[in-house]
Amino acid sequence: MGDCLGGPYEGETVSSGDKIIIQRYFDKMEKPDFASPFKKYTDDTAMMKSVAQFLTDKPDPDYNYLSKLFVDEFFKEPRRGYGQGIPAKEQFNGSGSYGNGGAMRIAPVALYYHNDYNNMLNVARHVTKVTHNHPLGVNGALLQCIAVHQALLMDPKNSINPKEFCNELIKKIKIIEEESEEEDHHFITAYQEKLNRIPFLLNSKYDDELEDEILYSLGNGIEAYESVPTAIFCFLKAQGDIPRIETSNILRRTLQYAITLGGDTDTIACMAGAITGAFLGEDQINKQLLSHCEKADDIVVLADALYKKALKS
Ligand code: R7I
Ligand code: MG
Ligand code: MG
Ligand code: MG
Repeated sequence: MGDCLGGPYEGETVSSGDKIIIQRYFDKMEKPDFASPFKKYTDDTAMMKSVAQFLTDKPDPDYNYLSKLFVDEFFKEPRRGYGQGIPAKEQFNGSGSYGNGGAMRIAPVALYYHNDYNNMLNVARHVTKVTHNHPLGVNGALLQCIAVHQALLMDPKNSINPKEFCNELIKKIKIIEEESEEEDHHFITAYQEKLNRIPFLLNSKYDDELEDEILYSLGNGIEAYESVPTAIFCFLKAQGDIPRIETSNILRRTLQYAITLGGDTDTIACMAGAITGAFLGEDQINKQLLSHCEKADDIVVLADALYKKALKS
């Protein structure tokens, strides 16, 4: 949903006038009989579908099979807004990509391996490295995976303590960042530092300056470290009311808020929505909004198949 609904705004700077337009855009789509062309999904969903398929089809993870699914999907529909797309290790003079392309598609791994944390991390790492080999690209995907996992295991009847949620994430990502030290010592605190800023931002009084502060200290870019912590922030922020976002539905609020931050809107909304969805569960999804997203029905079928396979194993 985040990908489809955020896609039209990707790469934009969002003004206060645009925010009103985005509020109306969501209001209209929630109306029962509102007809409009599907909001098309982009590479985020195309690749996430492949990850879900990879987990569903084979008894054990088969990364060659995953690569094949990515490649087939790409050649079927190359114009879904993909990044550069050359072999992972050769990108950027051999350092590998730190784009958010690993993080944007990782959610199914967290759902599938929710009972097996270490295996989840291991599979998430391999799934990411098929295309994103830079420690910041890998750790960003692992952070997104951990955030979805942590949200999934919480009871939505209890409200979230944002500080605790962040501290828990920091504890986990610290271990991962320290392990990547041998590979490159510059990157050992990148995500911890960003996460440390979140409780402070959540406690600040809301005004237009805060938004600049969010963009300055968390970012809204295509790089994993400029977008994964931002998605986590959106998830936490949307648990309570947000000025000028009028809705009682927390998932809608999350997506709408992520989109109004501008920049990599499809991807930040996609990742924030994945965390919120894992926390709240299926019945909190607004069916009206969902019905405007391209191939939503197919994706429900895919999700159900993944769920069945997870129960079996
Ligand atoms: O990460 P990736 O798949 O892109 C995902 C984004 C999402 O917003 C999607 O919605 C889609 O629009 O694209 O694609 P990559 O090409 O691996 O990385 C994205 C961009 O990050 C690159 O084009 C670079 O601008 C930047 N980047 C780097 N720049 C310099 N050095 C990533 N890694 C590096 C690097 O090592
Ligand atoms: Mg995209
Ligand atoms: Mg793009
Ligand atoms: Mg994007």
